[in-house]
Amino acid sequence: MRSKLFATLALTCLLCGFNLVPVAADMTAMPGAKCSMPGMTVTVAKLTYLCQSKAGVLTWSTGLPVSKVAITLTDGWVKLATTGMSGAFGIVKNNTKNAVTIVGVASARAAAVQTHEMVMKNGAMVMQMKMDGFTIPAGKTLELKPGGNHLMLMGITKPIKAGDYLYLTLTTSTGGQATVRVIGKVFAGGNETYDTSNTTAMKP
Ligand SMILES: [Cu+2]
Repeated sequence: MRSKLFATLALTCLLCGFNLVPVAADMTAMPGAKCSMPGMTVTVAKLTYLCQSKAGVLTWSTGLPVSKVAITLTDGWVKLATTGMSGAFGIVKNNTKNAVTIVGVASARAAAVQTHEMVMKNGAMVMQMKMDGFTIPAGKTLELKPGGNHLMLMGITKPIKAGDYLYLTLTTSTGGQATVRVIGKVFAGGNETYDTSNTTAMKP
């Protein structure tokens, strides 16, 4: 009887763990504490914490006080995917009078969203996380496109279908936040190889 109960609890916990443990563990975002996925962004009590890789160790940043920032995304879209990773693209505009740097992105549809760039490695173009984020001068735009800078959704929580709207919350280095929308779109390209050597081990 007892072992049966234990088995039931264990099964329940396994199911919980599969969905919740990584997030639950990461919800204890404390400056300097270890985190599991670079690019993960958590906002607690109006402070945003970023999971950053420093010297190969993943730790939570200090809390950035949340404010609103005038950043917009036009023609935003995301590549269809059922699991794993997907790329999001569009034209990001900095509508403020100062340069902004997008250092974190969050979405309910992915465990983490990373800022990615394309680099040449061993004679081939591969994508990797851009650790210092995307800097956009005052009033300027940044084009996110397949084969170039893009946002990478890691650990998709639900299949992305054509016409689905996904919301991405962009966080700047000073805590400014803007939520933008992308739409699921069929796209055959954008299957870049992901080089994780500048981050630590992670699972998409
Ligand atoms: Cu990527």
